[in-house]
Amino acid sequence: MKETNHGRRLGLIWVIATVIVEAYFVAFNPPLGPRSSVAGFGEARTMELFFYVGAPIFLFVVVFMLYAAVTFRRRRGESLEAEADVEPPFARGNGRATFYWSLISISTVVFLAGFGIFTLNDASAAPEGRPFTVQVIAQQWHFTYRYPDYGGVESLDLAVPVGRSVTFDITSLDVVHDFWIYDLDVKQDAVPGQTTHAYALAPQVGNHWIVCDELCGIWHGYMRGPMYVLSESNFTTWIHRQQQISQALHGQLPTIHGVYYPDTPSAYPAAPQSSAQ
Ligand SMILES: [Cu+2]
Repeated sequence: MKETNHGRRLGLIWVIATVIVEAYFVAFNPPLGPRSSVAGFGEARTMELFFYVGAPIFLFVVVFMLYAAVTFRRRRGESLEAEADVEPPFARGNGRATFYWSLISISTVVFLAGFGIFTLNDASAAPEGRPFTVQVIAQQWHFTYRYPDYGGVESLDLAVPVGRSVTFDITSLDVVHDFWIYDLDVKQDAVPGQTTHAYALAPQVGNHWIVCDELCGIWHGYMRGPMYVLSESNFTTWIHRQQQISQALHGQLPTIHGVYYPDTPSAYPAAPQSSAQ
């Protein structure tokens, strides 16, 4: 009787399972990722790559396990003693198997780690282009935005002009929050007494959700708001409107600082002259 080549059979089942599963996900259920910003494209691509590289590995484990359970099960009428006599093949001592196993594992891990490092670098770097700064001030339980380029005008909604390289200077008035715009791949902690930075370039006009992603108290779940990506002219209209609205507030607002100490205003560091009104 010809001996069954389990390796070949297992390999074949694995390849077929991989093709079916990957084809299904490519066609009907591609992995999600933030695709509304330049940095987001990199992250979405990384998630896709990790998924398509990870799926065959996962399937190999599952197929191997099921194959072994089905093929090498104890058949009806087979005694335990008979089974005990069967010497299973050992992977140990099989130099070729060990070599290829190690080679494939190491190169997969090194490749994915390298790819991830470069993508992460891209995602956290300031995009090129005319810079535009927005200060994000988090507090329980909403975000406030200030525009240093427009006299420190304050708004409860975030609007930015389309296609501009936006730098977010982020701080908090009370506890640690997390400024998160999923669509744009922006995510950075808001820490009291510190300024942290995040960058985004929204290539298209549209609206996005901003949420706080750090459990920051009882209304944390409601700490969300809209972000508007506007055309340059709409943005100008919007910011002038904000300036009109907050006219009455002006004089009450502190000048722009990297950090604010709401309980002890006297503790403000000296304001840099250039950013004063
Ligand atoms: Cu929060």
